[in-house]
Amino acid sequence: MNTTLNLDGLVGPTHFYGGLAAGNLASSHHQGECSSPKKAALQGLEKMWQLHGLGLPQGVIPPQLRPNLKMLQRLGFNGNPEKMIEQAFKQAPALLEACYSASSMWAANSATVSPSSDTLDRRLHITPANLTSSLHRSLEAEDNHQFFQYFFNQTDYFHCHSPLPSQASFSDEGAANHIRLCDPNGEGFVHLFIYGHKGDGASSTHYPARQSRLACEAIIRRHKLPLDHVLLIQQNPQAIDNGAFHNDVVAVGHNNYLLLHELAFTDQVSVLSSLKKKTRHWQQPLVIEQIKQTNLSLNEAIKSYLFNSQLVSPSPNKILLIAPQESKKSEKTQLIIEQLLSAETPLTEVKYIDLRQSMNNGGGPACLRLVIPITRKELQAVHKGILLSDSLYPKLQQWVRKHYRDRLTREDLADPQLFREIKIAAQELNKLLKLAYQSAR
Ligand code: SUG
Repeated sequence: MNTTLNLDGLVGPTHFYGGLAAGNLASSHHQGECSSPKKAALQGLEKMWQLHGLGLPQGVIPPQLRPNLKMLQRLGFNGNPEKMIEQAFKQAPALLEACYSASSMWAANSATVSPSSDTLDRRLHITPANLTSSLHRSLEAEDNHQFFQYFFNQTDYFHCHSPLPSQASFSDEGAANHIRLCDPNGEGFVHLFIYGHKGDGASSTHYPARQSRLACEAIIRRHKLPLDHVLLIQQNPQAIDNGAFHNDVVAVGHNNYLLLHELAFTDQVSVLSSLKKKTRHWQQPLVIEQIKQTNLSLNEAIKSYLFNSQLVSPSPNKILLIAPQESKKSEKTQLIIEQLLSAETPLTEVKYIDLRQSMNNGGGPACLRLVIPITRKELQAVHKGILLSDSLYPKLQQWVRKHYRDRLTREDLADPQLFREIKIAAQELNKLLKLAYQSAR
């Protein structure tokens, strides 16, 4: 494996606080507040720029066009777009909010990826997530599928699957519930697939469990992953009920480093013992940093979002933790970061980043990006227009400053001018990113 490409979702011009995500405490807490789409997009771009500055390949997934008019139509609204928006705002504002959501920014939920080095047919496999757990997120699947087909269009190298069936038994929220660990020396790899429910309709949690075991099993089959390199793990229901709506809120892994909360998984002791067995031949041993509940409660972990940090390797065998500013505010989290950095492990540095706008909807550094381990040759075969460069970054900043509003409330969604602004912005962005495909809507 030669490198890791991170694709970040560019925050769209309709970023707002709808309180749309059950079990996501930040989303419920900030419901109805005034957002700043402009700040949100600039904060997200700044993160991408920092990664680009570290010499890491970085790409931009464009925001999806909103509102999703096709869905408004399916829901019985008719006439021209302005008319549909007006009707929906009056008759069913919650539906309009779902159709206006900018939630595609959280690219970790867009798909699950298996690199070519790990699959039996030696192709990189990608399954766009169906995101069936909520209406606003389910709208992303079709466009994501189209985007990934376009981005990975060379079938010699890539196999882009369709999303799994849109049905609760197969509910899939993408890479937020998947961790790939590997020996940086190439001596092995293991995929952790983490599910919240079995897909049989039974539920052991108060808040929704979003990822199904059946979905994980189907992805493992489709991606042709050798079974002895896979672990299927159940999320701890206690974690879900404390607000860990995705596993990446309580665990993160990169290369031979796994950082997780003590209460992340069901039966964690035996999971970690199986993991150790699977990785014991690695030249660079797996490092497991397990944070105890007594040192950082689930509640505090979810507030400070430590486990939603991004782990990257700007140089071989070194790992940098990209943590949200919120992690700085918690004394306990600070202490843990200091301890992690002083231990003899590949983790050597921390960088804090301001993602407040996205964080208020429950999206930290790791939520905003999709990790794609990729070879140099494969990287040559993707659509390069979306890859960040010294010249593209200022253009994107300028584009955001020109088209995005400083403030947005849920009431503003009724404004027909918003819809017109977005359409013009999207056309310009397609040119900047050299995207030649027609959106599904
Ligand atoms: O699905 N929030 C998203 C946050 C996703 C974070 N992603 C990862 N953990 N990988 C969600 O809960 C809130 C939208 C609103 O309330 O307006 C929302 O959808």
